[in-house]
Amino acid sequence: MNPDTDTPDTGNPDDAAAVTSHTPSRPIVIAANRLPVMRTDEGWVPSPGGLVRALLPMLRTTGGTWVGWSGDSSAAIDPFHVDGVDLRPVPISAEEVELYYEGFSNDGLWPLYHDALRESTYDSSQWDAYVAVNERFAVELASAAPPNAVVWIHDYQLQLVPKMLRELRTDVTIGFFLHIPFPPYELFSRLPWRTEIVEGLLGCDLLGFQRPMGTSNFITAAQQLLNVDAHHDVIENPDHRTRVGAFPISIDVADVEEMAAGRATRQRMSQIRARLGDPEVILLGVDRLDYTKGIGLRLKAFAALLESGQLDPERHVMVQVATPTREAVEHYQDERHQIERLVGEINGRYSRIGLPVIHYLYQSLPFDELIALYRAGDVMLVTPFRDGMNLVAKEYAAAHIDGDGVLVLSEFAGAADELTDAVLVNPHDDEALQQAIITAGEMHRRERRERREGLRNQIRKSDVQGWADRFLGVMIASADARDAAND
Ligand code: GDG
Repeated sequence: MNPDTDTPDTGNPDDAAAVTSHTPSRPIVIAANRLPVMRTDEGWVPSPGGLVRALLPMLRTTGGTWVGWSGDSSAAIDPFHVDGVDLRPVPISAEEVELYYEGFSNDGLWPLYHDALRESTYDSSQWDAYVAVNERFAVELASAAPPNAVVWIHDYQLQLVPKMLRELRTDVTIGFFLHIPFPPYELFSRLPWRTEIVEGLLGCDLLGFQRPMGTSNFITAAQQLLNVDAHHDVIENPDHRTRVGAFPISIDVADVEEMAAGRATRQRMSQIRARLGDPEVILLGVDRLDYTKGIGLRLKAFAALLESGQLDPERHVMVQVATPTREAVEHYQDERHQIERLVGEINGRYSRIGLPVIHYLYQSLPFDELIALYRAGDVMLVTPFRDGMNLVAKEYAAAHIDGDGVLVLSEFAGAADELTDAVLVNPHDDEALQQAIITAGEMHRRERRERREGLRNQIRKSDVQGWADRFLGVMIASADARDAAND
């Protein structure tokens, strides 16, 4: 997601105004780690990306507010407006970025919430900074929210804010959406501050996860730690109820389709194929360079298939875009070294002069270039060990408007619940992963087309605007019901 400090750009900011959205009947306040804008030579402009495009027009029509960090620790920034939206910067010092963001959030929570793929750091000075920053967000929200507003808080950096805000303001309705998985209790219970986190989240009226599994994991944690009563999707707290549920996020489908259909994209796609030496099959990976994404696994599977002769370097070429992310965190530095060593080894062994077998880009590319790559990719490899949703899989499904592309998708990505026409695979099983690549590459043309059409139909059923409308719709209904009960 884009409000996170390190997520790459995902679209065209000029399109932000083009979305017409459902107009909520109450003032809306959003809180996310990052404000939805970035500073350019022309001043502040909306950040690219589906989430911002879905939420900003809605805020504009309701005179809404967004509370978040500006991304700049060096100077205090006063509240400002962009396109009629009230933006309230929360100051975060350079030391807090290290402790609260890189430390507790990305070196503590991130690995734990992704199946403990790496060892988490649990450090009380990082926790103290997390509490302090969460408190600052709650205070800012309490002062920014108009009476009876709906406040929607995003993601793992801000899990304490719901309870803190409820203590400051009883009139507002509070929602929270977790963009990453909520782990099974056996893992979650390792966290020294597990009870505080669950209490924090229970400050919500509505608590949303990507998958039903996140919902049930959270309910189990709340029962184990706080002995709460839970009936289906409702948890009883002493003074309020928390509704819990799955709200799978999506992308701006129309925008991706339109970009994919453009002449410039078609031309760029042909150019990319030619530059790669017109191979028979282009295998494609697009990820932040994160150890959760399974980039190394897929490189190893590719190498094993070249080694066994099931893939041929003259006919099969791989493109891996690995976007720089969280470069200050050690696990990310290690992951980068491992991946770059693998790419070097595989290229050393199988490339020919002028024709590397893996084209590796450690860069953030413009979104239109990604769309051209999606169109050019014959086998799209999305193989995370664990992923909240994975928007790359959804973007590929929407962008591959013709051609014979096949999506190979990890069962451990939230997107696997919906994109059932992908070749689903357990990426922990290296033989199954190799087989999935062969199955996708050799699939009969008719089946490829049927699956591609199936994916497009699935992705068209829900876009990011529908996701936001649905979440806010439930919150507004619960606010209306509460008002009616108080009348
Ligand atoms: C978190 C959860 C959940 C990637 N490289 C470039 C680029 N990207 C864009 C993609 C896509 C986005 O970044 C990545 O989204 P993901 O969903 O794959 O992953 P996370 O960043 O881990 O996001 C995830 C998401 O939140 C939303 O709830 O799905 O599970 O981990 O949009 O296109 N964009 C550009 N250049 C790149 O090089 N422009």
